[in-house]
Amino acid sequence: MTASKDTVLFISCANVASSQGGPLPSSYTYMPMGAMYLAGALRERFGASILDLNLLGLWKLPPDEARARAAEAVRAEIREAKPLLAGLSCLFSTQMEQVLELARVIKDESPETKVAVGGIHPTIYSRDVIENCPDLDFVMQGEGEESVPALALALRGEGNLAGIDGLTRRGPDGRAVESPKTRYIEDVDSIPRPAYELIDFSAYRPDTADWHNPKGHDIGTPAPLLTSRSCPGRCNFCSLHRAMGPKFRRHSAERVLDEMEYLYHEKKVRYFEVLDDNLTVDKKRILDICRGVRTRGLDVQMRVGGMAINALDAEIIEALTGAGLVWGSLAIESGSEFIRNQIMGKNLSTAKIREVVKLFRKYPDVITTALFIIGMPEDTHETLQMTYDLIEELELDQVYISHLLPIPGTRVYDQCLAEGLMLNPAEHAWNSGTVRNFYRNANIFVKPRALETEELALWAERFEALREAKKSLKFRRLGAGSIIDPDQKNTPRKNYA
Ligand code: B12
Ligand code: SF4
Repeated sequence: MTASKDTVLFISCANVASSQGGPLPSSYTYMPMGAMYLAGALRERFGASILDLNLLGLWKLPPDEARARAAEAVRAEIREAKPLLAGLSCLFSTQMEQVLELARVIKDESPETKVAVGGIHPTIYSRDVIENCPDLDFVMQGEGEESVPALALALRGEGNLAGIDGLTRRGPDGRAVESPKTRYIEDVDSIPRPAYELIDFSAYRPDTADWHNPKGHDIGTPAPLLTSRSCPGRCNFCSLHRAMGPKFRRHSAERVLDEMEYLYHEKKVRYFEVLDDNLTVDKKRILDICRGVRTRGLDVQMRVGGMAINALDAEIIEALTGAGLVWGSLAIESGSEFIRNQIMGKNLSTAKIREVVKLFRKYPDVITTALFIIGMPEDTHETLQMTYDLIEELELDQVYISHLLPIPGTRVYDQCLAEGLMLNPAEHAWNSGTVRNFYRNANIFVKPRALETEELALWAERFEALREAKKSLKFRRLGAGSIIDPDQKNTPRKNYA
């Protein structure tokens, strides 16, 4: 049987144990937005389907079994579809090992199928991937809504590989032939709506019994929502602009509201997970979105991960809560202005943090959480004490405290390697499972210049005790269900157009 000239299969890789560490914990399964956008961009000209390995519950299995299950699912799908192109989505660096294994499985099952990989990690290591992984034919750098259709057309004989922006392939000598990524879609409203129609919403329905649910809705299946791309910031520990481009690009309020309305009426969505890195950068736009949610009668609740504290004021917070914000995360990162601003590059004053946290306290229906990083190379006893004191002072519902894990493609990653601060540099090779378990907060990856790792470990214990002690009553009542859902009974689905 030959590969079908008209089908593209997207495979969303899952979080499983990497060779360097234990299994990642699973939050409930998010829908695979990357694959959904790409399938949406292809839907006019190709049959697209999505296999989301996250629905297999692999994180619960021993590593070997998880690998075997993933391979089996992919093999079965490839055998049936024999797609022209199989596109592997690598959202986290941890998934790179799985990408390599699955590419091998695909080629073994259907040598004619071309295999591409996309996502932030392969984008950063595009040349290494192509020169070292014979089962992968292409790396597509950055966002793929223009380049994936161009690649599929070229493979069908209707275009040329040479002109595709951001495509890395293998030359006859085995070396990478690369077109650098130069174009990011300026008018993001021109990007077709994600292929929600390929998703079985019931497969993503978590147990929401103990979710924060002030409106008392039947939460059903939460839907992800992406209203903008990239972020104007350049924090030294963040890599996202390497995949989503240097410029903050936003959907119009109209487009966002249309998508919400579609999901509200067609898919009965009542809870949105806003995935933006920085939802609130543009004040007029966010106020328009919030107003539109009310005027269009969308009675929803929202959890928002990325909000620029500097952009938040009383008016925006009131609008957001009026539009259904029930959970917001603030990226504070450090109690020391020196670390936060001069080192991390956040340009955020402690006074502004205090002001914004105080504003959120006026809305008892909102769970307000904050993110902190400890163990920056420049952290000292004094700066860590400042972080500790700020957490102690702020009336937040919950704080998340992570050890610094330098992510490839960031300034702090290069710095840690150059200064020899990585505790286990081998773990940070391009083909290893670099990003590990943040949530469990169990690993120290970097030795701060002025501290011994044992000293940092003692700080971690103090922070863990503080984190526990500072959970608000409101948060305590929720249990763990809003974060981890160990008994989730999802089954793999294939979603054909
Ligand atoms: C939502 C999100 C989450 C969600 C989970 C999402 C999910 N589906 O599972 C939650 C909140 C759980 C989460 C957790 C974490 N996250 Co997160 N998260 C994101 C975020 C904000 C959005 C991802 C997204 O959906 N983007 C929208 C889609 C449309 O973009 P995309 O997936 O990149 O797809 C596009 C391209 O990459 C490309 N593409 C993708 N796949 C393919 C495939 C092919 C074949 C092709 C050609 C192209 C292609 O085209 C797509 C369309 O344009 C990103 C930042 C970002 N902006 O990407 C961080 C990000 C992915 N997270 C990151 C990190 C570090 C984490 C944590 C480790 C953080 C922590 N402290 O706990 C945890 C790990 C969780 C775990 N269990 O492993 C890093 C990953 C870095 C890395 N190298 O691994 C990112 C990039 C943020 C950053 N600051 O650098 N995260
Ligand atoms: S503000 Fe957030 S998304 Fe923007 S660069 Fe900093 S960490 Fe990344």
